[in-house]
Amino acid sequence: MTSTSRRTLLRAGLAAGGAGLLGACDPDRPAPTVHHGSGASPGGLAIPDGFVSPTGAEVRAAEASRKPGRVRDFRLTATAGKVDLGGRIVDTWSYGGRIPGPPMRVTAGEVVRATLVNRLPAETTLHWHGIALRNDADGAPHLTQPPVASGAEFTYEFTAPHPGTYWFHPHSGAQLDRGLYAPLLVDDPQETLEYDGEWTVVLDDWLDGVAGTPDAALAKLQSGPGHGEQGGEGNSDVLGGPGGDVTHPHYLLNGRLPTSPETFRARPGGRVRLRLINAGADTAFRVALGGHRMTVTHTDGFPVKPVKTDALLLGMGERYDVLVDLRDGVFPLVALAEGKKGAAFGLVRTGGGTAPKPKVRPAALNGHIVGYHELEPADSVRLDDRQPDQVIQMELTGGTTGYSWGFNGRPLTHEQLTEHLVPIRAGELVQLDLVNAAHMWHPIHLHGHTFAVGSTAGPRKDTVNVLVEETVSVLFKADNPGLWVLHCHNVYHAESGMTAALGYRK
Ligand SMILES: [Cu+2]
Repeated sequence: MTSTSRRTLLRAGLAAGGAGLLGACDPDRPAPTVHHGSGASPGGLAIPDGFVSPTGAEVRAAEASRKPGRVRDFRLTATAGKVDLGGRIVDTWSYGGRIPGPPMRVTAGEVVRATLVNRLPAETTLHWHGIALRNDADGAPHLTQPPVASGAEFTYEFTAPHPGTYWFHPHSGAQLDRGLYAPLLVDDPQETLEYDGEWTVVLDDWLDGVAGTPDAALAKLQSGPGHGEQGGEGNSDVLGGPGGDVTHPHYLLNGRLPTSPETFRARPGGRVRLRLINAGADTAFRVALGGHRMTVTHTDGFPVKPVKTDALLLGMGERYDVLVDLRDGVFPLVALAEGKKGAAFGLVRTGGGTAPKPKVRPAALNGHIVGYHELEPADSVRLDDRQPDQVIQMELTGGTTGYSWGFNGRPLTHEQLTEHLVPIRAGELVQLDLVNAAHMWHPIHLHGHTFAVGSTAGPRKDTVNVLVEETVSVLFKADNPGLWVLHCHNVYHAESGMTAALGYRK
């Protein structure tokens, strides 16, 4: 059997009927289990009448319009085991025993064909954060696919249409707060930026195997009195309130502790591109490179008109690309955990000298932090200026009685999303008004689309920080049919109800 026909079976989620056929190519593994729903497709998911199905003709047509190019094959094994964080070995879950997992790199227009092998003691999925992909490859359990059972595998196949810095992670439970994350870099065949080298910098907050597990942390929050009396460490002026809800004993840069930092090397005078990714679960990072200013070139993968800044704020899920002209010496790359205690740390070395200590806090951290309002999209990715066809208000609510969060006062699990789809229509310009009624900031992420922040002239992003008592409007063109999750990228908020889904009407 070809992999294509096996994939079709996996997509269809034929639990019983597929088992024999799957067995023929993979004798050790059971078929994926269908956990939910009795509807026709996909895999028994119950898609309400009147909405586009994740495997529907509209989704296939949108994918065909991306003109799928060369297929690039990847295989990723999610596994439980020991990982070295740089002098400290932890029991955790990772992709292939590495943190971050093995990066994937393709060119825009190519097709990612990635087989996820689930050797975890739990069901899982893969979500491709920021990619405008075909809906049935989006990895939202119970919405776009059944979860991938322990011992099973699932092949994701999608065209990556836009160049940029993306990443992937599970969309199941609090798994993101383990070691399950890695970069997905999409090269631009017409890259116009010029630089001598590039470094990918992945930031993370860490507790797994050091202070219990993310599941235990989530259970503790949910059995507690509510937000504000949890594990939060302090307030952030930048965020307008508490930094987070959970105490993470460590912060990692490219999977390493500050005491054993990643060291990036280059020649003095060279220009490097940094691709910064916040893979944390509950931590915003304030990032600066000692002795340098940075020139912002991309927000969440999409180009902006270059702007200089001293520091950047990255909420969970956000990415920035910056250019830096390197001086001679050895410099600290510090990612301060906003409103918390500690920082992720790395070194940039272009010459001799003693390396700065992990506790160093470069002055640039207290310099200018570029705001969304200062960023303009490159002309090539600017939305057409017109009135929205539909304005949808999404109030960010919760955190007052018990540890429960939601949109418009309604906490939802992934299993409940299909019952509460927010309808939109293909071709519309949709405005989402994200109204933060909570005493806590939230990084809100929309799947499958890259919106403009503030107005059609705003920078293109897929994740936006909505600070305390702030309202942020985002606008996007509804050009990718299917069912798409909208959620807080604080994994503890998302798993405590702050999850919703938009559905394209037929
Ligand atoms: Cu949140």
